[in-house]
Formats: sequence, structure tokens, C-alpha cells
Amino acid sequence: ELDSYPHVALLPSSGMGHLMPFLRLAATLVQHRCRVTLISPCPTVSVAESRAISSLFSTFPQITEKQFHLLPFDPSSANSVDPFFLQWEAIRRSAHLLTPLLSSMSPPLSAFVTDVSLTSSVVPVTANLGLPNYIFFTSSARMYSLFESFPSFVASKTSSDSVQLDEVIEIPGLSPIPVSSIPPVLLNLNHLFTTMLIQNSHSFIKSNGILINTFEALEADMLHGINGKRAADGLPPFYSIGPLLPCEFEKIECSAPVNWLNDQPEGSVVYVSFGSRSALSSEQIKELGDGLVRSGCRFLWVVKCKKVDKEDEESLDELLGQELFEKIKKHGFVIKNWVNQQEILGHRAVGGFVTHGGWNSLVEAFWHGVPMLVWPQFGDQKINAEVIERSGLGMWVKSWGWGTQVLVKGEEIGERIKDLMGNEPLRVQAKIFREGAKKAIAVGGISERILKEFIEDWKK
Ligand code: BUP
Repeated sequence: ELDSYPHVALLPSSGMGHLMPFLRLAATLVQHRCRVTLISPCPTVSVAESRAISSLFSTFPQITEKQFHLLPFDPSSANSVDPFFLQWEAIRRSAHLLTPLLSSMSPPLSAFVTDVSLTSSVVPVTANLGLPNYIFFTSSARMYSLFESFPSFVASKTSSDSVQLDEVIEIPGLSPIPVSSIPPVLLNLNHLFTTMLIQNSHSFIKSNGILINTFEALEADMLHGINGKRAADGLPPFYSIGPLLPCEFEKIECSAPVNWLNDQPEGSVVYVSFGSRSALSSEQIKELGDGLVRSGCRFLWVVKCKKVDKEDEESLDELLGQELFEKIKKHGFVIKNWVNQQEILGHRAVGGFVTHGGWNSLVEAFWHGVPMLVWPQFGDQKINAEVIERSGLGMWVKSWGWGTQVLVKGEEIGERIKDLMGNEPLRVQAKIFREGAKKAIAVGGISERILKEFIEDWKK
């Protein structure tokens, strides 16, 4: 029977925000009777990534691993110092090595899915092999609309123009995006991220389809807008397959936060996390701690002060100062380790989420019906915050700017957390939307039908 299953290879790029949805997609495809090979670029950047990958393989022994050994390159030749972007570049520069790797796979591949950040270098390789290839876009449909339109926005500028903050980017068929909301690195047209984005966007046309972890109830206007009017001719179909569900492999050994939650009243705890690679400054961490104490709410807080987990060595009392640390321990639970976010967001004690606005975190909170206060730090996070605000599931404070630009004081943070936790309409809305998410992936639901549709195509 296994022989009749389509064989699909998945190639993620770096960062948990990119890897996690790929691993969930792998698990979902196994459940939909596909034979799956995960191509894992190595070495990985963070410990969290290597742990998640090995956990996937031990949970799903039927998934095949193919290690993709990256060629070393001189980071000073790329215009960025971000280790995650440099890893994208390393994968891109090693893309030609995929030809022997993919063509030797047995049984032969029916399809190939790669991360959007790798499009321009990987899609031509797979197209040359005659492999149907799909791009997995790991952010919101609204962010996708920016990807499609950004190259023409840039082309409309003369070479001497720089991008101005008061401009807007016109999106065909959709509301324009203010430049103040786009990833700040896009203001620098020479930055590695910007040059990659433009090249990737130009290469969409060579792909067979674009998969995205979103769904009707969350981004109906976007999905209809994008599918109705594309930024260029010949762009491939756009498939919304979300929400991709959390899965067994995400379980971790540390149960301390959940044990603490078990003792808290229903809906009383605010969960605070800024994702896997947003490091707050030590001043901002102290203000946030002060704000949490001032809010008077119970809280579960994951603290992070370095972009890459391996370098995050400072202890909590060093980071917070002994006095604040003692106060914080009286009101809440604070931790520096990786937690099982799914389990936390799904816990009955959690009634609100202070988040940086990483797309996976937002979709997860949506799935569990948890209202959000979004505090964008970088990248796509303001655009994602707009999606959440429009859906009525959460709020964001525009005057807080990007995380690194403004030091927000504890007093104000405390007030906003009180607003979040006391906001009944938000809670009602969150529960209603949760039903929409469930419907999308239930048997016969729209996301489930779309997924089945292209798996059927792979069998041909
Ligand atoms: Br931190 C943390 N446990 O302790 P995002 C994160 N996660 O399960 P990011 C945990 O990592 P990008 C932790 O549930 C989500 O699936 C979380 O992805 C999980 O943000 C993922 O939310 C994080 O998209 O990535 O990490 O900032 O910048 O690419 O959006």
C-alpha cells in the first residue's frame, strides 16, 4: 500500500518560525498518506531547531531524514549579521548540491516543498529535475501580498530614491500597506533580506503553487483579494491549508510551567513570550517585569535576551536584578527555557497572550481562542498585528513602535495588560473564531479539501 503513496520532500530554512510549520506540515502529510522525506540543512543555527528535528524523527520513524551538508561561506560577503539570515544564504549557496540528493531518492519524488526564503535558488534546481515544486510561505496572507507587490514598488523608484516612512505600498485588490509597517530591513534596498525577498518574489512564477498556514475565518478578505487579482501574470495558485496543528513531537520533558498553571484559576494567567529569536534589551526586560507586577495579573513569562538560544546564558536574577526577581516570583512563573507553547496556550488557566506577533504564535493563539496583545519587534510582525487587530482577536499599541526603537515603561505595559485581561468582547470573539479554525481543518472543511486536492495532483 505504501508504494501507492506520493513521495514528497520538504526543505525548510532556519529559525523556529520557519521550521515549526514545516515539521507540522510533514506530520500532516504523513497523516494524509504521503511518504515524506525531510531534508535537514546542517549544522542548524539553534539548539531548539536540532531538538525539534530529532523529536520529529523519533515520533515519526516513517519519515526519512536526508541531511543536507551546507558549504561553508564567508559571512562578510553577505550584507547581514543575523545568523538566521546568513543560514538562509548558506542554504541558497549550496542549492546546486540538491540535484544529486533529490535525483537519487527512492522511490522517486512526486513533489518538493521549500521555504519561501529559498525560492530563487532552489526552485530552478527542482524545476530542472522536472519536479513539481511548491513554496511554503510561513507568514500571513497579508505579508504574502507585500511579497508579491514589493518588487514593483521598488521598480517604481529611481535608483537615487530611498524608501520614505510616510509612503504606502499599493497592493492590487487589497488595502495598501503603510511603509511604517513593513519589515524595517526593507528600507535598506541593499540589505541581504531585501535582495533575497526581491529575487524570491520574481521566482514565484516558476513554482507550481504556494502553500500558506492561514485560513478563511482569519484572513478571508486577503485570500479572496490575492486569488482575485495577482500582482503579476502567471503567478501560481495560492493554497491556504491552515491552521497546521500542534503535534506529539512538540512535547518536551520540562513540565514545571504546566504544573504551575494547574494550580491557577481559569482564564487568570497572561502568557508572555516573544518567540524564538526576538531578544529584548535588558532595560526593556526590566520594564516588562515591572509592568507585569503592576498589572496585578498572574503571569507565565518566557524571558529571552539573545537572538540565538546557545548564547542566552545570563541567569534570571542577573537579568532582572534580585529585587525585581523576588517580586516577580510572588506573582508569576518566569522561565528561560524552551516551553511547550501549545500546551500553555491550550491550558484552561491561560486567558491572554502578550506576543511579538510571529505568525505561528498568532495562529496557535487563534486555534486555542486566546486574546492577544501584540507587541511587534521586527520583520513581518506589524503586518501580522494588523491582521489580528482587524479580526477582533487582539490589539496592538502603535506608539510602541518596533521593539528596539522605543523603551516602553512598566506603568504603560501594566495598563495594557489589564486592558487585555479584562476585555470581555475580545474573549467572546476569540472563542467564536476558534470554531472557524476547527471548521477549516475538519473533514470536508476548506483547508482540508485544499490539502487533499494537491495531494491528489501528486499521485498523477
Ligand atoms: Br520561544 C518558544 N516554545 O519556548 P513564531 C517558541 N515556541 O513552542 P519566531 C515554543 O516556536 P519568526 C517556546 O509555539 C511557535 O510555533 C511557538 O514561531 C514555538 O516566532 C514557534 O511565533 C515560534 O513564528 O519566528 O520564533 O519569532 O521570526 O520566523 O516568526
